[in-house]
Amino acid sequence: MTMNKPKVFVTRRWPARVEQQLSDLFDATLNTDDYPLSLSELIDAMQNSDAVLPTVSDRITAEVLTVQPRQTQIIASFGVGFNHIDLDAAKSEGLTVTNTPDVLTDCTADLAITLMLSLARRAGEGERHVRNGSWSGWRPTHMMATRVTGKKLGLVGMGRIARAVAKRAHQGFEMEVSFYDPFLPPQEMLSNIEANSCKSLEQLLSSSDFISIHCPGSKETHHLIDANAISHIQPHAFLINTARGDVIDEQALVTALNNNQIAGAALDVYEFEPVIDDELLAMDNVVLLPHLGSATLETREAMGMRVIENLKAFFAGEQPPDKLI
Ligand code: 8YV
Repeated sequence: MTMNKPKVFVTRRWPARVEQQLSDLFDATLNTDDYPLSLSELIDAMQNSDAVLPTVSDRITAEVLTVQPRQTQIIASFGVGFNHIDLDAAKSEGLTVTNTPDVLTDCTADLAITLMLSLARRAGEGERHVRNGSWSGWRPTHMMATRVTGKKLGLVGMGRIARAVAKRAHQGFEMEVSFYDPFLPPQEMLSNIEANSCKSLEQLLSSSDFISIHCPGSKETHHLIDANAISHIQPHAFLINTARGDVIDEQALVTALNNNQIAGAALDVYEFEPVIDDELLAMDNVVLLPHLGSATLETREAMGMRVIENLKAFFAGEQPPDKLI
């Protein structure tokens, strides 16, 4: 029987319940040691499996996708972002590529709010203060921070995750929400959200107290937030990124923080992930998380199950629900 099951190659450890289902449904190769695969291992997977199931930490480049001979017909990625896959190369190879939208929207939005609150209220700094034994007791002027409620939040991009952040910020913290997105979502998706559309990125940046990035990572958004963009941000404003690291020119951000051009930054993603700039590591007005946007058991299981749905449809000769190409 096993011989007839499609061969699927999983590049990293997935939640146990999903790995179990993958093994039940397919002839699955799992990475039980959870180590990052080398280029030659990825190429080998393309040559010997019907499906490759990568994550953001795998570079699915043209070199990997164009290998000959190739057995793989579908790249079923675990994650909503797909900037780690060369979609042009995949398309010209006639490959199908899928992702896992929707199921991670709420948890990623929750994490953006976590970062905003941690940054504004100096939560990371305060925790370090307690843990290293520096806290001498309550006093009226100790670690005064910045109020969040009622402030202006600017969203770069207005896709699913940004809209979920907008709801939380407006309904939970009475924030005045604005956004900039050159590809406006259909009006019905905005109808239940209180948010103003800005005509330009500069307008958004110069009028917000908190700026949260929610555009996809792509050639078009690479270094969207560069030194010039940062120069429009107000000195008291904070920058939050749960999207993709290279949307921000990290060196320009470090310079701006060093020069007090902005008040602080909270990052879940990095330009050269997992390498983090040494200067950022030393700054107290910076909150740093290790790409945790979707990292809840519920969401990671749902992402895995979504990959399984895409694979089941593909191998049944149907259109996978999350087909990108
Ligand atoms: C994932 C993410 O953890 O889905 C995305 O795009 O950034 C995260 O939710 C990661 O991408 C898994 O591949």
